[in-house]
Amino acid sequence: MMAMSLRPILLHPDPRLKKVCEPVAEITPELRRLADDMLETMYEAPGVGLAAPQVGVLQRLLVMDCVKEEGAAPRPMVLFNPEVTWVSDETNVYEEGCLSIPEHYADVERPAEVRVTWLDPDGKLREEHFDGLWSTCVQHEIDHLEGKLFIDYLKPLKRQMITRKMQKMKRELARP
Ligand code: K2U
Ligand code: ZN
Repeated sequence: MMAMSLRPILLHPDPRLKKVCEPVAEITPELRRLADDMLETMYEAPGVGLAAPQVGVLQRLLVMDCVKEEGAAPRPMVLFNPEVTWVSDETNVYEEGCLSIPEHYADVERPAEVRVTWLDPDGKLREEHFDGLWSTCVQHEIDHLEGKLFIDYLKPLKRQMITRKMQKMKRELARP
């Protein structure tokens, strides 16, 4: 099989990161290749999740692998058209980051556990109950499909400070 390719990750602010993504109409070989490229890009970052809009594809697709234990078998997951069907009353707070907002972290409170349905790469309907980092990650990634970033949960002043710093960083990256 041809080598996979790393995809460039869009940096906030970028209008494509604020769009609501389209449902995947058909799981094509191209979309399966994109999912593989997204997994390779995620591992390389490194990260534990990545959503298609972060690589400029405004479709409802995310990948994740939240296995953190050294030496444990990785568990790459590919979710097409994911939907949250239940959330716990309990919440927990996690210091989140984002590959599209590098070097910025902030506490975000989310439901501690969620139940999610999705289509897998074979087009099979799946359902799973997530807790811990998996729960935080899948919610963070599904937010990306809604054009929502973790900084949208912060107070306006803090969000504006992060956006201004990212604009400065992008200007410096763009300079010849
Ligand atoms: O969507 C992304 O930008 C990938 C994030 C997903 C994520 C953020 C916060 C909490 C869980 C998942 C990257 O994985 S950020 C890097 C990272 C690495 C280990 C643990 C948490 C975050
Ligand atoms: Zn993110």
